[in-house]
Amino acid sequence: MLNNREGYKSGFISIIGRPNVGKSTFLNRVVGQKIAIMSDKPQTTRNKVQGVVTTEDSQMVFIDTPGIHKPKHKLGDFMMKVAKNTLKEVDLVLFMANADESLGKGDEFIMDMLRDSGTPVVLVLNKIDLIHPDELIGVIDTYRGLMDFDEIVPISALQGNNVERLMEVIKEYLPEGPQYYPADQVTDHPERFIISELIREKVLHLTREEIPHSVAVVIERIAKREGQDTVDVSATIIVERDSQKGIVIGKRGALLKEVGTRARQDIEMLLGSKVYLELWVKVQKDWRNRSNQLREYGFRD
Ligand code: GDP
Ligand code: MG
Ligand code: K
Repeated sequence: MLNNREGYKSGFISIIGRPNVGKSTFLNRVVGQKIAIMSDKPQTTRNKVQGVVTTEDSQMVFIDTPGIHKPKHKLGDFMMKVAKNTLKEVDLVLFMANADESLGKGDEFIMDMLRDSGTPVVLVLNKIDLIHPDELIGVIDTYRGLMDFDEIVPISALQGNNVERLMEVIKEYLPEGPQYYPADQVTDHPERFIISELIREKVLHLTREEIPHSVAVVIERIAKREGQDTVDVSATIIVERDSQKGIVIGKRGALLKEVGTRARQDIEMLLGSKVYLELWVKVQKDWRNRSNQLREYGFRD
């Protein structure tokens, strides 16, 4: 049974930082199980759920943020847009850096994006086992001068120092919310989250202010056709009122059709395959608070 207690906290956290700062090491430690996708191919990694940490009173869903590196190939601009959207949508960003190294160009680039996002940012200074505690003060001061971080937490992901403290800090920044995933689920379909975000973006864009941001998109199915370069995607757009359903569908289905066309183009770019996209609209009052329906809506597989 998925948890939906009062006071239960849950949310999405994006970990960003240059290659080799220890993002995977940290995730592997807290998720407590090796995550399937470990290799670092910055330009090809898609937005995905990297790991889920479930405790008695909270659930942290760690999301990968591609496109944070300077764009190189044709998907670059698109990935950048995805990265920016992701940074706005998540509840918290962990910006990870090496405590024993000075900043690189990549860090400035990342911080520019973070400033624009409006999302709380925790600076995680990793690898403190490699430096003397006295040095750490200087490193913290340097970063303080660069950006107004909401918290600065030094850790050693490798040895585990202060990692528990970091987890407490993360929890403080999560809103109250349901347990999205069953406790034993550590990873999700890699593309699921980003596809739902792409569809949601189109709905919000085409309906302007008429549809609140609470609109949700649940991916019911992603299936590759046997022997073909075609992927079938089926998704449900969940709104809270009948009037909103009418708006999303539009006159003779025109708006929903436009949402579908635009989203399909983006999903094809993301997956690099031909996509058949099927969209449904469902009214569910107060959907966020109904754990059994969350499950029905595909928050678990
Ligand atoms: P990612 O590219 O950000 O995912 O970084 P990885 O997790 O792959 O780590 C890169 C390297 O740094 C690996 O060799 C890790 O063992 C090492 N590393 C990660 N965290 C720490 C730490 O806290 N202390 C030390 N000394 N090494 C670490
Ligand atoms: Mg990694
Ligand atoms: K946010």
